[in-house]
Amino acid sequence: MSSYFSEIEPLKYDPDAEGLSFRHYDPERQVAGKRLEDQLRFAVAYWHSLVWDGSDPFGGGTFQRPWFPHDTMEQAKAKADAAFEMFRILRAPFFAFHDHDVRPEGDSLQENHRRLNEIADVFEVKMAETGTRLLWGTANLFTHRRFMSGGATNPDPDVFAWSASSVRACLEVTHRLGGENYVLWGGREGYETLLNTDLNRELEQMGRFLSMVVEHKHKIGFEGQILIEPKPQEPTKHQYDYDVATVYGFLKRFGLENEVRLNIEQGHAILAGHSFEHEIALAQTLGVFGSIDMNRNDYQSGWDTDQFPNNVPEVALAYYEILRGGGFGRGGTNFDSKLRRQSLAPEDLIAAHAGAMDVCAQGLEAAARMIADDALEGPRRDRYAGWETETARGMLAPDASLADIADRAEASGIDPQPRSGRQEILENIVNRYV
Ligand code: XUL
Ligand code: CO
Repeated sequence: MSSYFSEIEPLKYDPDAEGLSFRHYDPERQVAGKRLEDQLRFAVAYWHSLVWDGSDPFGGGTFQRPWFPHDTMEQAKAKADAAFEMFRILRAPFFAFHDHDVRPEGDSLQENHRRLNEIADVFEVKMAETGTRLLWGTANLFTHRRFMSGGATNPDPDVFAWSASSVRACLEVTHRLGGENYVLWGGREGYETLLNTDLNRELEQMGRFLSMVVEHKHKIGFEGQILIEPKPQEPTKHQYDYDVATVYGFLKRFGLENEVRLNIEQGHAILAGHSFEHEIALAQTLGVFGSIDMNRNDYQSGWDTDQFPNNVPEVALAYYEILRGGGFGRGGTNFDSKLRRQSLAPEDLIAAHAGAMDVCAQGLEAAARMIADDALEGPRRDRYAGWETETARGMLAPDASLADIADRAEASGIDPQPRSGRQEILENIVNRYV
């Protein structure tokens, strides 16, 4: 049994504690009709917390976890011990993983799946003991060199088939572990140069692949959501799942908009030139919101820095859109966040999550108060109040015509006067809550 975190006690909600504690996150507190734990649905991401070794393009790993290198099943099991110890300390209700995070790479598909299932056996026991649940599982179709030109969009049909086998195995393990969702992030589904790329063919391959994933989900009776995670670039120069709008168009094209939802990541939204709340609000509007990957990007760097969230006003606006749309359902808040490479100590891993959970709790509570007070919805309703009249609504009715409306406008003699959008006033209101 690993004792990597042995010095650290399970965290308690204690705003005045000397050491590690939750200062704001009280899992039991009722917010907007639910326990805070059930509103936020936190998940620890296996990959960043337990697999990443602190390397960057200029230097190797700085972290020396006792279960590194992760190339034997023994190490994989030691890692699972540390993982569940960490979940217990953090009181994390959920976790998330890729196949590649939890088992070493074998020398065949069969060996990979055998190892994955052996670790899933370990997880099954630990999940039953601790009550930790699986927010989502996913297949890593981007690290190994065979995926350098994509998984589903690869020019080599054998890689397409390899990807199908990996996704089937991961989807079935996710189902076995009672996962709430299954995620597909298009790791290398994109292109480096158009000079060697057949765009239409690759999109068709991706559409067929996703349709078959959905068919398989129904075939095995998996009731979780299938989620696509948009990202605009990195690793490939252009990723096909660029942002929420792009993915929605893709789902419509393949008739999957009622089958597949979205896992929206803060850092990816920023890379796409959007705010996190924009991406969430758009997904809610289009009926495809699923879950979130919570992190923060450096606004200057231009790549995906995956930092732990620490900005309450930003987080509050994201949760505002989530609560406004009715909350998470099967989704949750997955910390797709990693330490900086100088943060070596076990304590850093716990403190990073604890601080992030506090920030999210503050943000969600602020969002819930804004909703309860009608602080923004009241002004928003007023802004559109003109549309409540019968004449106004009639302009949008199926039997309205451009000519009728135009004739009426010309006959009325009305010269519409602009009204203030009151942006600064609304921003001042938000600042009272955060
Ligand atoms: C990559 C990313 C992934 C996905 C899962 O930027 O966010 O970790 O969340 O494959
Ligand atoms: Co992510």
